[in-house]
Amino acid sequence: MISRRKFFSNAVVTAGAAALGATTRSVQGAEPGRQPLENPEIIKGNAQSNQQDYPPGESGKDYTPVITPNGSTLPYKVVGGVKVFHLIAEEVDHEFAPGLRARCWGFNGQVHGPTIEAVEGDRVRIYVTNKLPENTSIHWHGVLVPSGMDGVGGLSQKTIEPGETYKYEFKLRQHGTYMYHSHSDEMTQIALGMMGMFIIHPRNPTGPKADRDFALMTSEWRIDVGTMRPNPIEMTDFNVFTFNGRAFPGTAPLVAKYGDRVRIRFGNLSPMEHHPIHIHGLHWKVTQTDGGQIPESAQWPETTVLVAVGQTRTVEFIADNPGDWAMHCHMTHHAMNQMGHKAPNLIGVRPGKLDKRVSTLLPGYMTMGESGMADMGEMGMPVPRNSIPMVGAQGKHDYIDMGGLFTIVKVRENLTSYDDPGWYENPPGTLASLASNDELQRDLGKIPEANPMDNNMKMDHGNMDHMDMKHGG
Ligand SMILES: [Cu+2]
Repeated sequence: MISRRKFFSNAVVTAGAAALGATTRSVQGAEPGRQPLENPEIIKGNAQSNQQDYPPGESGKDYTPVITPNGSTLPYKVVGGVKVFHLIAEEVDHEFAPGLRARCWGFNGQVHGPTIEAVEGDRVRIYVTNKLPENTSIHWHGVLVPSGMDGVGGLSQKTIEPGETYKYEFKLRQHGTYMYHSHSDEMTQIALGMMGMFIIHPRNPTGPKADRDFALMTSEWRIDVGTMRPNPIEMTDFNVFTFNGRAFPGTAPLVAKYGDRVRIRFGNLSPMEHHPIHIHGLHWKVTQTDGGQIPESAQWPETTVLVAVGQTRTVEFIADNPGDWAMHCHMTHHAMNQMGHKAPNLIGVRPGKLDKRVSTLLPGYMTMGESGMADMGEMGMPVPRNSIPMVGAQGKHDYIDMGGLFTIVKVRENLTSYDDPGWYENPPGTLASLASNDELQRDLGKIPEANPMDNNMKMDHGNMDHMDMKHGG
């Protein structure tokens, strides 16, 4: 007699065996997500079996490693065919840019956490040690895992108490650009920086190989001037915007050789805001989302890719235009630093004798912003302790009036290394320059009337005693 229960358990074994075959096919060939959902038994089998269809993927042989500018890749060791990683959730004293630090929460001494990198078909075991003062758990965002490995505190698992170490283990049955982040007290833990990228390389790549493969994670923070902790309660008014935890001028450039195929994997785990990331001088194609690879026929060209909260977008381009190219979020308030927020709008205001009068009450007072906001960073205004000026840094030609989600893609011919090559040398005739009177006369037939609006007003500041600050600070 075969009981009903026995009958079903036998059926499960048969389905499981068939499913293992299906896993192998999916890993070797077609895109995940383009086929009907696999039998759930695959996932169960995945959780219970130590069987390894492939040897652990090796850097240099099975993939070209991803570069995480201003960050790092999480090391692993192989134990019995399984890649073993260890994440330590802890408080981190983090520098956003020179002059601005805060006590954040991150992993392994970093904000954000190190990039996890593996290969489709790898079995990974990830230990998570909680050194925070509250419970946590880690979600593998976009990675197809058994339900109990999904990391949602309370729903998928018991949360990890301070001092405990939990073990996550699953087989990677997809490839693409994914993320990981805290999924307990999300509002606090994500606002304080608990996240990182999770890159899974294809086992059998079909497309062209990238020469440069970068991972950039965006986030945003509220750090009130002079304070040492990001405020996780903030809902709308963020004032520090970061690529890999750094605000320009703290962001490292992305360097490529002329002709390189460059891949950039953007991930956005900002608490609230989407970031349209724009590149100058180059066109890219969007090749992956957080759901995996986009078929080539469906990839479209762009110069601005919207990376919404919770999304990843991977872009690829050929670095076929030498130069220093700005790459930044196109929301202007996301490409600046702290000081501009809540300042009164003074554009067009003539302060007249106001500065002198107020300075008798407030020594050093100066009205700012009446001819635009660029002055604030450019004049090297003294700023309160632990804060960074509203805008950027000294560039090659002048002051760069940008901060926050801003970085530079440097494309060069004849590079011998991928170290920062310095500023771009513009070939003769390729640099915008002051027009000569001869040129104006020749081409426009006149020399344009050029009295800038409110020019005199700007000069008022020049008489103030405290205007001995240096350009660029
Ligand atoms: Cu933005």
